[in-house]
Amino acid sequence: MGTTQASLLDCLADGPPPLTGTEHLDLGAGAWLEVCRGWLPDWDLFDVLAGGAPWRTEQRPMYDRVVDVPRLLAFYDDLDLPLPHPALVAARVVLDEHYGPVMGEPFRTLGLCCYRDGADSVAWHGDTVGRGARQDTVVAILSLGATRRFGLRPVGGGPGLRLDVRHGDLVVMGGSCQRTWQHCVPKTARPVGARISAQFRARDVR
Ligand SMILES: O=C(O)CCC(=O)C(=O)O
Repeated sequence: MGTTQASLLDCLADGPPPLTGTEHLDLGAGAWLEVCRGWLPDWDLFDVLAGGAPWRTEQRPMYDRVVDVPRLLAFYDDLDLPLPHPALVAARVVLDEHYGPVMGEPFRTLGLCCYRDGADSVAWHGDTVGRGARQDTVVAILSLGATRRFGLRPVGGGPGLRLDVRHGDLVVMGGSCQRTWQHCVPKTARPVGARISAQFRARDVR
């Protein structure tokens, strides 16, 4: 057996289980949501990412000023290149197996966000940079660390959803969700520790 195959099998031995027991919710208009609670509760993965991912800050214009985006970001634009932790390789294999047939393509990129405390957040948005603006896609988000609220609301208005996402939970948005729904992680006044999210996306979806 070659080294690559052996190391992939090693990863899978300790990796996440197959995605059984996932809750599926039809959001209407071709959008859907799946949640797999406690899928990959790996504190070593959290620690390695917290201490070693190539975190950067981003700025954006706000009125007449430029402000820091309130979270840290890192991005891997090719999942075939070395990832910072073997659990991510194993997660990608399981996600591809489960969602590849629905997507018609594999996951290709990994985005990481670090919400250092309750003051960090991401505002309502859809992942509509690139093909997500025009085509159905699947975005799979693994949560690590502190529990945070994950909000979803339909673009045209109407009742939304709020989930508390905990360490190890997987939230998957699919179909038209990036165009017809928006999601966010709001700030919280509760004293919370850091949360890291790992987002798996298809090529040219941001
Ligand atoms: O951290 C999350 O769960 C959401 C991240 C997100 O929506 C994004 O980076 O576009």
